[in-house]
Amino acid sequence: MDTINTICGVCPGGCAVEVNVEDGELLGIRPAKDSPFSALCVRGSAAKEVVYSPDRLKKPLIRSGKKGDGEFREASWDEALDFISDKMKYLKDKYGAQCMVTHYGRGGFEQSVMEFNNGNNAVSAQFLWEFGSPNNASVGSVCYTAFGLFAPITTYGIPFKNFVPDIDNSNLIVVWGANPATDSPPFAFHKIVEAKKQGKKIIAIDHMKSDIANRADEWIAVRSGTDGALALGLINVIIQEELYDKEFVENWTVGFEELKEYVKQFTPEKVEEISWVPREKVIWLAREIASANNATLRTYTGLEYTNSGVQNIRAVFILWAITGNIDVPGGLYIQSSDKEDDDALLKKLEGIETIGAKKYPIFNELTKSAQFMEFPKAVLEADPYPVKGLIIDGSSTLTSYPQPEIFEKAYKELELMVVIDRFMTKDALYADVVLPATTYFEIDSYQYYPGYVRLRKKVIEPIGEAKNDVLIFGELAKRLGFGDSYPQTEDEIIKRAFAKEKELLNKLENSDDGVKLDQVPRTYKKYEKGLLRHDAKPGFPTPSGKLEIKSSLLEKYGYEPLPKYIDPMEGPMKDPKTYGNYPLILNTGARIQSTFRSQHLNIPKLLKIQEKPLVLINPKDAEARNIKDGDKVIVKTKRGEVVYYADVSDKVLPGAVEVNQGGGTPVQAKEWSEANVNILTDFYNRDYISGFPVFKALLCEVELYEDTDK
Ligand SMILES: Nc1nc2c(c(=O)[nH]1)N[C@H]1C(S)=C(S)[C@@H](COP(=O)(O)OP(=O)(O)OC[C@H]3O[C@@H](n4cnc5c(=O)[nH]c(N)nc54)[C@H](O)[C@@H]3O)O[C@H]1N2
Ligand SMILES: Nc1nc2c(c(=O)[nH]1)N[C@H]1C(S)=C(S)[C@@H](COP(=O)(O)OP(=O)(O)OC[C@H]3O[C@@H](n4cnc5c(=O)[nH]c(N)nc54)[C@H](O)[C@@H]3O)O[C@H]1N2
Ligand code: SF4
Ligand SMILES: [Mo]
Repeated sequence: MDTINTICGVCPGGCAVEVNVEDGELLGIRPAKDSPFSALCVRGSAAKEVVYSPDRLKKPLIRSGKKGDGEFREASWDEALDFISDKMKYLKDKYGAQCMVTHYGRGGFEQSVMEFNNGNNAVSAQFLWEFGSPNNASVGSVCYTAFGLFAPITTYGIPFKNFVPDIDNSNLIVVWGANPATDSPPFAFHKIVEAKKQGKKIIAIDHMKSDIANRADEWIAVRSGTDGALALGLINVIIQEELYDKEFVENWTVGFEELKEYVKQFTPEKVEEISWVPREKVIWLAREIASANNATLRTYTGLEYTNSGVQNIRAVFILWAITGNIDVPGGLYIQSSDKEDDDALLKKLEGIETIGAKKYPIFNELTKSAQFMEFPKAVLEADPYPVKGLIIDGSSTLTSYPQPEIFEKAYKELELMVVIDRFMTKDALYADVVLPATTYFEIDSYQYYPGYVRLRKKVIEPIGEAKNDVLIFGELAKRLGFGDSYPQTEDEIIKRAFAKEKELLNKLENSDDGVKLDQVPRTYKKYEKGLLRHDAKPGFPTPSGKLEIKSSLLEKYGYEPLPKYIDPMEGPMKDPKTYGNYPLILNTGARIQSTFRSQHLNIPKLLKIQEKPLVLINPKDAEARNIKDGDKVIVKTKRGEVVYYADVSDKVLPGAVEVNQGGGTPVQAKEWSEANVNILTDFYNRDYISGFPVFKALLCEVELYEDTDK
């Protein structure tokens, strides 16, 4: 029996694992010995079931019935690819190339797919640009870019991926709107657990008692969507008590005086009223962060989904800055500030309006892509022009975007829709062509980690006729006349990825486990030394050269430049009428271990961990509704009703519920396939800067299902 070092890849985490293979069959999987990137979560341990699932798509399919009905016939790769490329040429002639859109999602995060040719562009984006359309979209329309790009770039001039929470050297780790146990990969989680063992303090700010809140020294339970008010309240205490870093504020920021005026209204009493965090906790937390020497921050998606999500995250980032916790040991370390180079392909497309660019100009400027939330309008109203074709690579949009019926309506209008996936998703039911994709165990590729890189060898042959995502785009590019810029074999994918690093590739080819990259020694307070700006002047890489509390980029586009807070529009304070009928705060989508968004809800070993889609409800609220643990219930909002099962739990506060996301696609177990949480959320209620839907601060009611059959 062979043992092969590889990565798991059941999610995009890239954890290092070892697998047993016999006669070309994947037998077992365990954490890799001696690898610093080794981990194995419950999903990883079910890898074999995922790879060999009887539900895997095995051949290309061409639709033979009505859209949405699920009737398809098998086709050869040549027929399917010719079908797509012929239609794309026809659409380009008739409407112009901009009528085509691509969308990649969480299934498109394999590094050779996401960072095609080792650049920064996903393969589906570059493919579309070469075709002549700027309308590449991704799950960045509803995930990551608010805290990863818009908030940090409008404040620091630097994307958040260039910041490292210096957990190892920190005295206080604040986890705010994130749950590191479900990170992909979960490396920060291991560091935080280690820090805790060494007696470091952990504070979790979360609307529910998540895994990290449970482990933390202190759980700050906040009403979801109100973190902006809490952050501004903390800033107010810190300014009143003069706990801020005066030297930093004076020399390196703009807008402090205006902020000082603005935050005066966020008294501890007011913050308690808004956020449900007791006033004495607000004061305590402000003092803890300001005096930690130093405090670091772990945040992720938890703060993104409310009406002033970007501004709320800015408020948190500003709090970290004025307390002297930026680019210092134990704080938020700035690893680098290099900006991505302008893309020549994109330059050629200047002048064609990208979908969503008018409504969300910051989104467009900083992501160089279309805001997919505006896709239905583009299709249904030909705004800004006719939009006729869509290729979805590794995404399940009808379970991830709000009010799927609006997207379904648009999908029915398309002249060409293609889905590339491993399974028959709900999206695929509307496709003209469905193409089967491989798992990571079936392809050769590479994996970068912080300070480390490795090659991966295929462990088994592709299941059925499944193909590598990059090679699928390569085949299409060939048919459309620009195949030269695409690799046509896996060997070529790797050669191109390391084209500028031949020596490194040589080393990698001779190493089973990978190669350590040279570490740049740390330099702190780089803004003092001219190490953050291209012109080598001291300061931050923003238009003013300062850390912008008052953002000139936001101002340029006519937005509010200060991190002003907006209370959730569909919430108890702003919308008392709806609150009267729907008196529970609706949160959706906190991660559970056994699934990855809509994935794995058909994998028996993982389903066993949680068989049914749950709504977490506090015992007080459950009792008032005569609901017992395990009961079948209906979760209702102004927009719709969905059946869930009650998990009566004090993990959530009285007055708030947390509802699982991911259900709603046909291959899933029955109860999950019928529980699409996004029937409950609101397509129109968004963060005005990012365009993200308010997934986590809405209103609902929960009722016992009438013929409860538990
Ligand atoms: N209400 C609510 N909605 C949410 C969220 C929430 O918290 N609440 N979360 C949001 C977030 S953060 C995100 S990222 C989105 C989820 O965004 P999606 O991109 O829709 O994520 P998944 O549901 O994981 O779908 C990934 C798809 O890719 C397929 N896949 C996996 N690996 C591969 C591969 O290698 N190649 C190909 N071609 N396909 C592959 C899987 O089978 C699956 O169908 O949902 C968002 N929607
Ligand atoms: N097992 C598993 N792992 C996953 C995924 C999965 O589906 N399953 N999804 C992947 C994806 S797509 C992403 S983007 C990442 C996201 O990674 P995270 O953002 O860390 O996602 P969560 O684990 O849901 O943690 C978010 C936390 O924010 C809390 N929260 C929600 N609303 C609010 C709020 O208004 N204020 C505050 N303070 N907290 C709030 C939630 O309760 C939750 O504990 O995880 C990835 N990892
Ligand atoms: S986190 Fe993702 S890559 Fe790591 S073991 Fe779990 S499923 Fe596999
Ligand atoms: Mo995400």
